[in-house]
Amino acid sequence: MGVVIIDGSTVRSFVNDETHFHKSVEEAFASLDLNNDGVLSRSELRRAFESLRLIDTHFGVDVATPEEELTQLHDSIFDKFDCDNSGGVDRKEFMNEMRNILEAIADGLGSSPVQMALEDDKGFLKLAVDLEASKVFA
Ligand SMILES: [Ca+2]
Ligand SMILES: [Ca+2]
Repeated sequence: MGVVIIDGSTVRSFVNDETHFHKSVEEAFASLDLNNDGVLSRSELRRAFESLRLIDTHFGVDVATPEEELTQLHDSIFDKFDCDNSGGVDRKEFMNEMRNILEAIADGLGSSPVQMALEDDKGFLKLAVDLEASKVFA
């Protein structure tokens, strides 16, 4: 766990650093693709978000939220990644959406630095989604 200060240019330089960015996305994808079939299924993506406790901490969902609403929320996240509606998120889709999210975040942050706490093992995805949340609720 470490704390970093980032702003829009930090995020942009990360996305524009092709080698580093591709490597980070590949690593994140590989760790999420539990059955190693090359695509992220609905449940694999959902498990990823749940394991990171992103829903409850960042989307304002409390423990009493009905299962139906949680499923809808997870479905909308999944649909955003699954561009061709194939029912699975492949590496290319995952990389494209992560890039979209990060670029939107970079625009949203502009030059206002924010402080981020990062968990070492899941740093990349957490960074991306934390940043998105910070933009949505800014
Ligand atoms: Ca899979
Ligand atoms: Ca797809």
